Amino acid sequence: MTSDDTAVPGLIPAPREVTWGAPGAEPFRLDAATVLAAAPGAEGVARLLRATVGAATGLPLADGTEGSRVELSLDPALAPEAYGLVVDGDAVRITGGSAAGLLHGAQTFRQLLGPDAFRRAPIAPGRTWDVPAVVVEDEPRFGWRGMLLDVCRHFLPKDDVLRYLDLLSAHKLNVFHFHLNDDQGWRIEIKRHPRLTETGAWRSRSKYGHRASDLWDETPHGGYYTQDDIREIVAYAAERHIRVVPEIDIPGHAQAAIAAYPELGNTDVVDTAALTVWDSWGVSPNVLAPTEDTLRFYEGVLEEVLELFPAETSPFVHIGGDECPKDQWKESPLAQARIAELGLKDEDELQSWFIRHFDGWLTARGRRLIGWDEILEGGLAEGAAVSSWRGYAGGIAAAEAGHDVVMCPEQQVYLDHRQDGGPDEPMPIGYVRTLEDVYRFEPVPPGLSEEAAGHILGTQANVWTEVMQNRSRVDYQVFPRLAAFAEVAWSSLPAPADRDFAGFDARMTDHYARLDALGVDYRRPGGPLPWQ
Ligand code: TNX
Repeated sequence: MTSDDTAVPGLIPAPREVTWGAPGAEPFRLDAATVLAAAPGAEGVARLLRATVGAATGLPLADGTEGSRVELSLDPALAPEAYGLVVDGDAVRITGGSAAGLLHGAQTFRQLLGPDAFRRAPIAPGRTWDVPAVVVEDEPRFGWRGMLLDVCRHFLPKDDVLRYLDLLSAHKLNVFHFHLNDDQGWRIEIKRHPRLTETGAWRSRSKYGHRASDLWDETPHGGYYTQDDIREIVAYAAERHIRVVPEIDIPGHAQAAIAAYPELGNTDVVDTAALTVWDSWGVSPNVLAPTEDTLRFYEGVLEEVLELFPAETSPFVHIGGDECPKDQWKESPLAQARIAELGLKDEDELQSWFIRHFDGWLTARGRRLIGWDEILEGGLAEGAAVSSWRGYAGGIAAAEAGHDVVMCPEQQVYLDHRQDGGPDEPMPIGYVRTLEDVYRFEPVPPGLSEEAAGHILGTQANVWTEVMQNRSRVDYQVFPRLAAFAEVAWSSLPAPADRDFAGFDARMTDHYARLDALGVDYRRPGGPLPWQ
């Protein structure tokens, strides 16, 4: 597609091959007579189409195989996430390599229907919907196309999480990295350790205003997901063929847990009984004590996590490992004795000891460990995969050593970072990363050997919520940049300098209309701010 294709819908992310019908080719007309023909295995996607397109159009899309119809079928000859879509005057035929591929095809069909197909209720009952004749053949570049959502710095209610899963699916993203504990809050109910949420989910102060000049307000803040909430989120993601990566961050980012269970901390150097949930940003110095009891405690946590996040949809479990200040371990006679007893060289190796323990523990239970690139320090656990966030270097080193890698360098794809350098930018955090910068992000760094490049599973955009107090602020930071990110992760784009940003930007005109219909408070090029 080029920027000249103004007469046809701008598809995002761009499919691999699109052939629009000849001028004058008959469009497909969706109306009250249109039926859904779902082959075996396609029932779930049929249900989602009724829930989205059915709701937006007000059309019944009843089961049927004759006349005006949308056919959904599977073709195992296609790659699992690949799909084909053929629209002509008679029918819409969507074929997926698996139900996941079929759903991607259904999302493309939704985009072809026009922006109003993204509404929740019909605004013009009785209207008809014309879909241009087209043939699409499509499949993703990467198998890991993700977004991390930090629900710790600010809690987001369950419905907001479900809505984000819908937004990921609409952008053909397939991994949801669920950051569940941090210094500022513990967000998942753990039955055997109830104080993690009774105490650890609440802090005394809430907001950091969205401008640099704003300060904390003194409203208490908190919240957590019950185990039933988690089950609902996991099921909702599975229906949308989104894998969930639960993250339990150790041994740093642990102050909320220590506030709940003071014995988890370095009690010989800190009065951990006096600690409360961290109510500032930055990284707390209060980290886990390297004891056997700490390991047992977190094994208990992870046992419940594994039960809630089944292996089929959560093959990876994230164990954090980032930004663990080592000062307390340096000062603590108990930690030093532990280093000696375990025959370790230093505190880096002590951090590694934690990670290696859980690598073995998770592997024995059929899961794979993934951690932030700090887990390279002190030696990488055998089967570990790495989220490369401090630039590309950690990911390159891990991939060259034969470890799987998810590329998420902060300079490129941290969506908490500001979108513009102007004085009016409401959340002036980090580097300036414009829509175009994200569009020119390349997950596979040049110069990697072919073998190492094969270890780049894919990429994810990370949304840390220190300055995002609610869904609206999250939307503002995430969109429209997530659309550019989705195209990077899905489409086989040329090298960054050769990417057609103007063409992408032209297609974004249609995409903004979709985001409007979806009620996303995205950053509008040229303003105004969505909440003004
Ligand atoms: C670094 S990414 C962090 C987060 C912060 C983020 C802010 C990572 C593993 N750690 O704890 O929220 O920077 O951009």
